[in-house]
Amino acid sequence: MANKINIPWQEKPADCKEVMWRHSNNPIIGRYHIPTSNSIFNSAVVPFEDGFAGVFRCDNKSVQMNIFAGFSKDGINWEISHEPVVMKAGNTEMIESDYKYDPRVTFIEDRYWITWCNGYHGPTIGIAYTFDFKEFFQCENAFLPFNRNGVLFPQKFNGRYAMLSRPSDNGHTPFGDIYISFSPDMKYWGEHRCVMKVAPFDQSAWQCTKIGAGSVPFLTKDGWLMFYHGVINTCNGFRYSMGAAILDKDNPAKVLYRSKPYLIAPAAPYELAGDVPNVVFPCAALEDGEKVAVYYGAADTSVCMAFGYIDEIVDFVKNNSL
Ligand code: BMA
Repeated sequence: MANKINIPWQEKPADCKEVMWRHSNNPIIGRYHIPTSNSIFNSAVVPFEDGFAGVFRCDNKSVQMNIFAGFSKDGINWEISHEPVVMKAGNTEMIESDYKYDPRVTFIEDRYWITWCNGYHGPTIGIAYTFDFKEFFQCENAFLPFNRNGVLFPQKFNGRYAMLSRPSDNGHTPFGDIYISFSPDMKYWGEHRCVMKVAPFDQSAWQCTKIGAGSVPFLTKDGWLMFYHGVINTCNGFRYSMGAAILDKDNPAKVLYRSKPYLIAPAAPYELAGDVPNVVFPCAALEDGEKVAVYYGAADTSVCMAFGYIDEIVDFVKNNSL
């Protein structure tokens, strides 16, 4: 974007030896932030007007999963609607949805596109657009069930939209690789290609069970930087950590580098304990060309932030690539 934006930011603590660090007031959004919520997590934010807007996953106290719009002046203090997003018909009348969760938001050309995990005979990728985060227009589901973690690129490639996703099953999927698909019109998707598979257990175990796209990729000097989640199945269940990959600028199906060590793994109390312990789940990144602020869900309970310098992260991924 042409205008340099003021992203939320905290400097690296003097004693921090890692490439990324957490917000000192994490979680920035607690589980009971709106009256009906049981938990608020795995949510996405973008620059909007003179501040920020977002789409938040708020599960209610019946533990129904839905998405809610929110606004913020500083990216940290959020006003989240008490009512879920209501969809109008976009490029289809078929806007059936049993549930909505894990939204991502991508600005492309003239509007904000929302992708999420949409309940249609099981999870698949729902798509909608908005101009103002007040009116939302739902489009055709991108894929057949079952699929999760649909993340759009912010630009077209040869006139086609591009989306990462992770084909899955109807449950707590014990497998998962990242694919890319293309569409001329946000309705029909094809040219499905495999981008990234799980890592071998003996090389990078934190990402050996399943991986899924996280934040909307953004361009760096070396290509598209994308934060993703990787999962290991431990004797105590799944453990979700965050890594980063760099994809080719012109051919986003091509992985150039991919972090062998994780960037952030569950370690803080709010990541270790919650409705689902041991989850760090990135869904958005704000960047200004120099710095990046990542938004991630912690323990399926709250929204947290982590920070880093883009060049340092890119160098870390290049120098510690799988
Ligand atoms: C996935 C999704 C995410 C969740 C994760 C960890 O299958 O349900 O929303 O954060 O599991 O429980």
